[in-house]
Amino acid sequence: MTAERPSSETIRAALRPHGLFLRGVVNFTADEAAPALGDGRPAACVALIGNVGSSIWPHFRAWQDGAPDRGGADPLDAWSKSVIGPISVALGATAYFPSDPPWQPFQQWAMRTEGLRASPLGILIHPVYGLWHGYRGALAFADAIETEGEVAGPHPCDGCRDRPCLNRCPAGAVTAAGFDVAGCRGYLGTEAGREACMIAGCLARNACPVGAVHRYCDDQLRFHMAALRL
Ligand code: B12
Ligand code: SF4
Ligand code: SF4
Repeated sequence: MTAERPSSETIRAALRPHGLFLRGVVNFTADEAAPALGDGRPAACVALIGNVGSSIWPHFRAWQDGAPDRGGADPLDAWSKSVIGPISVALGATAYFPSDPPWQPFQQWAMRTEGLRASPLGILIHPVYGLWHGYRGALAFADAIETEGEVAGPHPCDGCRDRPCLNRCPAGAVTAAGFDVAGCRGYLGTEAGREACMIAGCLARNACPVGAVHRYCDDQLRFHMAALRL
């Protein structure tokens, strides 16, 4: 365990070999809700960890090493824990994961530290990576960490005149009114859904031109679609 508070560069260096990125740091004020540290005290900050494009995918598949059952029912979550857990111990932090209840407000943290905003799909859109990024964990520390400001800038959806994401979903599950989870999942169970979204990925998400070069590789797209359909 490091006795000294880690710098953002120390965190970045620990994440880099795994295709993970430090997405930003949220420093909490004394009067706001913060996740607990291992000893029960409120954290001073969380360092948000995520993937951009398919950055983690070769590492995840190499970890499975031809054993598709490795990691059980939620293998990507298991991989995230296998990587971020030891890093949290080495850096003297408490790890949190997006899929562990009670759900921590990962998207609120991302909006705060990266200046991101929600797309019509519900997920946050990044000016560079578009809809092709996600969060794999967070490290809660006892002391604040100084970081340079992360991205921000104009919200990509504001300048998107045609909004193609809103008219591509064959189930009508993505509209200006929000994302219809049941409608989406119902369609994914049909033959048409199996032949369309389950293979090519969410058609609404695919329609977004922002960061299209960072679109997930086919294997990753199908993995996430299979998880969404469950
Ligand atoms: C529950 C959940 C779902 C549910 C949504 C139920 C619902 N209608 O809210 C289901 C299973 C349907 C789902 C689907 C998907 N999800 Co989801 N989901 C979550 C989870 C575990 C909890 C969300 C939550 O309630 N948080 C608790 C509150 C307190 O946190 P919050 O930050 O304040 O909450 C924000 C969200 O609730 C958000 N929100 C509100 N309505 C909706 C609707 C949807 C579909 C989403 C994604 C978010 C969202 O608005 C809040 C902002 O203040 C988060 C992880 C997490 N811990 O946040 C991932 C998370 C939000 N999901 C994520 C993703 C990527 C998806 C999928 C695209 C996955 C896929 N298979 O491809 C799909 C979306 C499909 C689509 N067409 O858009 C990412 C989003 C990353 C990003 N770029 O923003 C997250 C952060 C997980 C991660 N590891 O990165 N998801
Ligand atoms: S298609 Fe346009 S409105 Fe839809 S998510 Fe992309 S930028 Fe936003
Ligand atoms: S996965 Fe398919 S059915 Fe679900 S929202 Fe995307 S386009 Fe619509």
